[in-house]
Amino acid sequence: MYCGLLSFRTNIYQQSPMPSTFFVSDLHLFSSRSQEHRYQEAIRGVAAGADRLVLGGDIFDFRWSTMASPEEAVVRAAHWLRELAVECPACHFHFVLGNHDYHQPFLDRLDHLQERLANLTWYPFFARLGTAVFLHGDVVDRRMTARKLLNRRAAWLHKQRRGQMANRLYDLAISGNLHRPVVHWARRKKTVARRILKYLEEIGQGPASGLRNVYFGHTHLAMADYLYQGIRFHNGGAPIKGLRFRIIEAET
Ligand SMILES: [Mn+2]
Repeated sequence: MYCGLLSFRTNIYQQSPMPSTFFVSDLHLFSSRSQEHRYQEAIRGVAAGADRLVLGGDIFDFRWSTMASPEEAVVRAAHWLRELAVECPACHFHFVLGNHDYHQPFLDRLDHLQERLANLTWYPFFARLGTAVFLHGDVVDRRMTARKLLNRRAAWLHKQRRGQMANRLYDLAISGNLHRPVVHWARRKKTVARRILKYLEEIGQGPASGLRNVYFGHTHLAMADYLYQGIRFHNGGAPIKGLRFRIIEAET
């Protein structure tokens, strides 16, 4: 498709000692709220020119899927990933799961895909690349330990998707901007950073491990270079009406 056409791999990239790494999350494909189609070309263009693209979770949304059946959503998700990986063979895709794509039938597919695609690796909770950690970010929902996160995620594995009425109500909330944050954002940023860092320290990925940057999604609230305890936190937002969204170039 457009990968080859939009490729911006240049000599600068090839001579650079550091691999170019990009991060994107929270596309929420299959949900009626997703405006992923507006960024499809941009995402593929980036993948075509990058050494690595980290997909940071909630790329697919099995919980709010509008597909005819749950099976169809899983088939389409696998197709979306396979197409991207096949069309951009020079890019390695690191797929970190979010709560909305933590869905057992999809996890089974992911194993299958990873076996067949040399440039795809998936992770249930986080990916560590050099001095950067990439994680979905659902660890910020409350004070969370690794065990609590595992338990919360387990509840998502076999969740049924939401019905049409729930979907319509959610859409109404979005058109009225009710989904936008009401809390004081400066305070929220600090809480988010503190919770993520606490979790990362618990799993041995904190500052002592050489951590410098954290890339995450989930909150749908874009933030760049937010400094907390010497670590920089970045969030690309989400392609949903009324929210900011961007593909982030990551430092590893
Ligand atoms: Mn999420």
